Amino acid sequence: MYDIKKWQHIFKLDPAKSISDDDLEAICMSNTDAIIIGGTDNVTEDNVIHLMSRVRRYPLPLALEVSNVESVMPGFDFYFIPTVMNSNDTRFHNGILLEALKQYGHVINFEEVIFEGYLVLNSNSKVAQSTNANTALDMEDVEAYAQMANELFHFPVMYIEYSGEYGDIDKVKAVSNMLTETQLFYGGGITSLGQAQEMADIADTIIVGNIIYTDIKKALKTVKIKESN
Ligand code: 1GP
Repeated sequence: MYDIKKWQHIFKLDPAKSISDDDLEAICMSNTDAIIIGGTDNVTEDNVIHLMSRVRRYPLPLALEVSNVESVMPGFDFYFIPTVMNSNDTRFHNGILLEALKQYGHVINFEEVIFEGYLVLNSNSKVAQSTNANTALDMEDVEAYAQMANELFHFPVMYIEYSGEYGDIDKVKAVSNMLTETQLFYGGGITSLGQAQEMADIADTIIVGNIIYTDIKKALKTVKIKESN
């Protein structure tokens, strides 16, 4: 079985976006540790199954980050289930989970399920808007959320999500300093090896998304953090 604690770099593919076979091959053969399929808008059973079957040609771990109950399906190595810690809407804490467990609780293999405590920090991102996240958080707030994730909820993963924007390094450091058990994922706005390295020096695992679709060469360069660590 794969050990997610060892993952330093993940590419996140959005099932609602198109990617050529060549680019997909380059991503999957890049020496990244894993692929996550996930997105915010227009994630459907059809586009998830299509992308899953294309990525499955390559020998690397594949996870689905669940954004709605309708597009969940068997066939992934892991299921990352977000709970948005700073959402003002209880649906994004546990409401969707309640519905999912009522429907599928009896068939879920919980060994494949990784619960992620999300902290959404870019107010302009789709994920912040659709989850009604309170992104106006100061240093004390993010530290307290990190403590909550690590000491109280005992989340396996805390995910600092700046989707579309490069994050505030001091806040990422502050969270990292509080986490002793919980693995820190950082994602958002990484477009160069330098940024990838800066965040990889602080977070356990970095997630690279959008640049795959806008500049594949730059995206591929971010994997080089693995050579220097
Ligand atoms: C998005 O955290 C990931 O969920 C990656 O962010 O798309 O900005 O790289 P970007």
